[in-house]
Amino acid sequence: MGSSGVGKSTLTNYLLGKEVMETGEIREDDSKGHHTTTHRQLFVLDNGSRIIDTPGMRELGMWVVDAGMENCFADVINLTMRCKFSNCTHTSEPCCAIIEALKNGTLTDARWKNYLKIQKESKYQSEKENRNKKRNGKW
Ligand SMILES: Nc1nc2c(ncn2[C@@H]2O[C@H](COP(=O)(O)OP(=O)(O)OP(=O)(O)O)[C@@H](O)[C@H]2O)c(=O)[nH]1
Ligand SMILES: [Mg+2]
Ligand SMILES: [Zn+2]
Repeated sequence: MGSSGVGKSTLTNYLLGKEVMETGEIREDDSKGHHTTTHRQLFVLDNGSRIIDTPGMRELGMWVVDAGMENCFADVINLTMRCKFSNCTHTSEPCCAIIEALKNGTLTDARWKNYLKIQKESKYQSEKENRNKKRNGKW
């Protein structure tokens, strides 16, 4: 696994001793790949090792982060679901479960700030992925 253009398919071909996977040029401006590989493929080497070549993992990366958010911040996510308004911004609304939890100490300020920071990064990444997909004509 690795970002597009790092050479996963090149390495796969090398280990197999033949050109099985197509490899692609990288962009001049930022050295990133073009998502040459679009499917996963399993190979068995002569020595019995198994190797799976995968597409560049931008999308998988964010999937992992989103799943991780649900695991690591289950308490925070549960609180946000108890707010009166489903689009609560947790800043000034009445009956906001987050504001209440911050007040009574159930949720620490540090944990809340940490959640907001990672959520912001997650949003930024998925918006970037969506823009890339549109630009690459994958939508
Ligand atoms: N100089 C050099 N070029 C490499 C090396 N590994 C890969 N390349 C080149 O980098 C480019 C991208 O390699 P790929 O193997 O297609 O990259 P990938 O990780 O499979 O990319 P995706 O399939 O898009 O996820 C190709 O032009 C390769 O020839 C290396 O070790 N040295
Ligand atoms: Mg590849
Ligand atoms: Zn709220």
